[in-house]
Amino acid sequence: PKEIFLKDYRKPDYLFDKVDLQFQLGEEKTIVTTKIVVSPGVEGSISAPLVLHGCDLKLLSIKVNGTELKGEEYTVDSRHLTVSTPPAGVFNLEIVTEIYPQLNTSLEGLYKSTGNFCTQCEAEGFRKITYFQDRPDVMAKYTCRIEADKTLYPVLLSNGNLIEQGDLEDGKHFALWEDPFKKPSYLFALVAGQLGCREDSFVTCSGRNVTLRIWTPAQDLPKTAHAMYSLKAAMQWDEEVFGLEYDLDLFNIVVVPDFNMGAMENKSLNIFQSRLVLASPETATDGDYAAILGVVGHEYFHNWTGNRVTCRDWFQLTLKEGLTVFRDQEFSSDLGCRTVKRIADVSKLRIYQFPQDAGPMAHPIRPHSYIKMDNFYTVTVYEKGAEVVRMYKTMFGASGFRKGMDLYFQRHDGQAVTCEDFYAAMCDANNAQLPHFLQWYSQAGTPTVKVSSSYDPSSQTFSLKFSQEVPPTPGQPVKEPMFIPVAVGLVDSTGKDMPLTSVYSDGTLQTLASDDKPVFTTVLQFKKEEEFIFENIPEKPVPSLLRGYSAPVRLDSDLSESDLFFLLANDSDEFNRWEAGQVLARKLMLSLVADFQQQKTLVLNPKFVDGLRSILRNTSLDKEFIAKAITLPGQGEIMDMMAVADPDAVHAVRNFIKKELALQLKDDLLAAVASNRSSEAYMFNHNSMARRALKNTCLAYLASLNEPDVTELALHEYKTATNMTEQFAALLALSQNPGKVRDDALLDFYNQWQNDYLVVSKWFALQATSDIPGNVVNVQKLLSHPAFDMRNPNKVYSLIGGFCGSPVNFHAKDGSGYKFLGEVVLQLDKINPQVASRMVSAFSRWRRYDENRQALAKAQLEMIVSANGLSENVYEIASKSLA
Ligand code: B3K
Ligand code: ZN
Repeated sequence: PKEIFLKDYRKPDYLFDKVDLQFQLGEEKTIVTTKIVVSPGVEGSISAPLVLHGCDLKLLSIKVNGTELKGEEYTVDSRHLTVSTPPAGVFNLEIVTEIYPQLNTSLEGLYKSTGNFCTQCEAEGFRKITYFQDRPDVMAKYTCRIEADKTLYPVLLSNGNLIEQGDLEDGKHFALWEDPFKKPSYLFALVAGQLGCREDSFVTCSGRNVTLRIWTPAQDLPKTAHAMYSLKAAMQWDEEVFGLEYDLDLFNIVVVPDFNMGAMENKSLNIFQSRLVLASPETATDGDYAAILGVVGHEYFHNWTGNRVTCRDWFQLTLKEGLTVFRDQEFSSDLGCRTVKRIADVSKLRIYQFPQDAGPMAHPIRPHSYIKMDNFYTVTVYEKGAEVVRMYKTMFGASGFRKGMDLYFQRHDGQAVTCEDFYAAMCDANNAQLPHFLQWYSQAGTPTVKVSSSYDPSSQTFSLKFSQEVPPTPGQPVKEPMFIPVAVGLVDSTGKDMPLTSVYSDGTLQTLASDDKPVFTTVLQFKKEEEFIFENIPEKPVPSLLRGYSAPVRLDSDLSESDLFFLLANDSDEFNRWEAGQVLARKLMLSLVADFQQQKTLVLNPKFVDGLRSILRNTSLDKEFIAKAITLPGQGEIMDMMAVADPDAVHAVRNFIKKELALQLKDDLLAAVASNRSSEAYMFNHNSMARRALKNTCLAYLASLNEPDVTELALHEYKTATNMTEQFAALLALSQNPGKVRDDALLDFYNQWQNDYLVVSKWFALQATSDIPGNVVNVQKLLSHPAFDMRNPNKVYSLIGGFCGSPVNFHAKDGSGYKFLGEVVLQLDKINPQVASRMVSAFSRWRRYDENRQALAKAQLEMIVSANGLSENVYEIASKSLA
């Protein structure tokens, strides 16, 4: 397989000014006719061959300026079609290909999902439809004519505006779509099938009326209300916060059950997997509702950050994804609760991105090379990328950030650009220079920031000394220091923020506050090693560091346990209040893990119990915040901090703490469950969701005790639940303990929901992620359950992905979990390489475990890389994991 490098980027030899596509959709074959107006590229030499990408295509004909090319005038191999000597100047190219969407299980290019045609072209799927310069810096205006049987495919959709439609012979009909905006091929989309739609409208800030349609099989239309609400909220928000208005008269969302990713931002024709659109209170949880809001927002926001301004090449992916994730995070924060959203986003980063950044697949948010681009749609490019965008806002403030965004659009609308272009717009708009900041784009690895503090009562100064270390990652043994913004507040002994007047560093004194405008949080920016001295500090403060998680780093501070308990109880920065609890919990868990490994009796620190009790009793706190604050860090997070990850010890310790807390806080937990029941109809708003979150968290603690009274309580909650959030949480609580109650509840749930495939996916996921001993056998059995289907990514992610997320069973000592995954990956790879490669990633951290586990996992990886006919997708992940 060929590795592609960022440093080898060259502009395209030819430009495509206009693309007219025609699809004749059929049951056995689909004929695609592509007419392209080609002109010489800016740097292309006149006589350069025209090299087009293509994959799994049957070429029927190729014409240049109306004349069919002869055999010697072009060559075709399995990846390219090359026209050896194209005419000078502008010319017309016409290519006819034959494709077989009904056989396409890769879900890339044109394929069928439950009888309907749909497309997925990002990153390099357009080349499975026709021969093309399939790269994002080739932008063209498109038309798309679709012809199909009218009964089987009454709805025909593509990008832009519908300009003509009508009937044809033989029961067929056609639709002609025209997209007035230039776009790269990855944003092309086509949908044809039997679909109903929910229609609504939105009037933009300039008064244009936009028709909004959400398409789905008719029976699911009632479940599209929340997605429509989310879309309108997103359109409104983007106008208010960024001054960005929608640019066409029509916006379509189509729901398909079979989809590799969450959703796709095709111009004016977003395509979503069902889970991220369909919701009703009875069938979707608060988490699902929140995900729909976020992803509908995300895809809509791409219209500007991704579509109007796109990426020059795929290495720049974070330019659109990091920025758009940042935008959807902000959107969800503004509509819900900012602190809770921030906690969720930082947790996601820690649980998924930190391990990636410390493993064999570690890459900068802008990778230097790839074999398969699809493997780089990662938590690093997306979530760490969003943190990098967030740092601009932290440094420049909300209005400075907005100025940077405005300049970015002013300069680059209609262009395919790079991360440097975004950086330059941000810096230029703020008259700033931050050369070291670009390291965030090129260096992988999570920096560790060390902080030590000291107070000098005689001079009334408080000093913070910072240093940093960026760990080596594959291909980057030595790192340059990074530019890190650290938001800091100083908390006095009564728990109040001290006013910060001035800070001295590097020989200069910086005034922070004027008399009428006190400052309580300031952003210190440092590279390498630096000392900051705050003046006029009347007593020894407790520093609140990295407020709001101002940079994606690991913080290693000299705060004492009592400082952390103090911050947990007092910090005005609610994120850091939660964080103080997490730091305490991580320390506690690590020390108990050591005790467990030395076979000592486990004892829970009573101060920790007290700290959580007072959070639980504090009625002035947000309920969802309380739920998050009493939730222990995940097993993965703790394993990540150990020299040799020990899943059994971490699991045992986490369960011990959970049960011990449940026992000691039982009355408070029972009271919280009782007082947070509600008979109100389901509402998607922060207060109702927070109430349910707290109730469900407390119920899970209680049920871990496995005592008759709490089991009865959980059963009662399960039976009386009127929404999926509470029903599923009760089921989850009950299923912690193996036995008849668990089995009966799982069966009852399946019987109730067997006809709702999204709920059945949850049922798969719940069992797959279970910690109950020997679960691999159960998961193996579920593979042949009639409701399971290896071709449906959502089900694969639920059952197989879910299983790999369960530390004890996936990492079972006997290797049964590894063996299971190894076999499944090979099977899946034949069906869908993108999905298989996401699954094989579960092996990538095999070196973190003991020697016995290492050997077992390595054997599976070796078996996989040596398999015949392995996809490049799986090969890249598996071979890099072994390297
Ligand atoms: N841009 C798409 C992802 C496409 C994945 C290609 N393998 C979804 C998104 O980030 O909005
Ligand atoms: Zn995106």
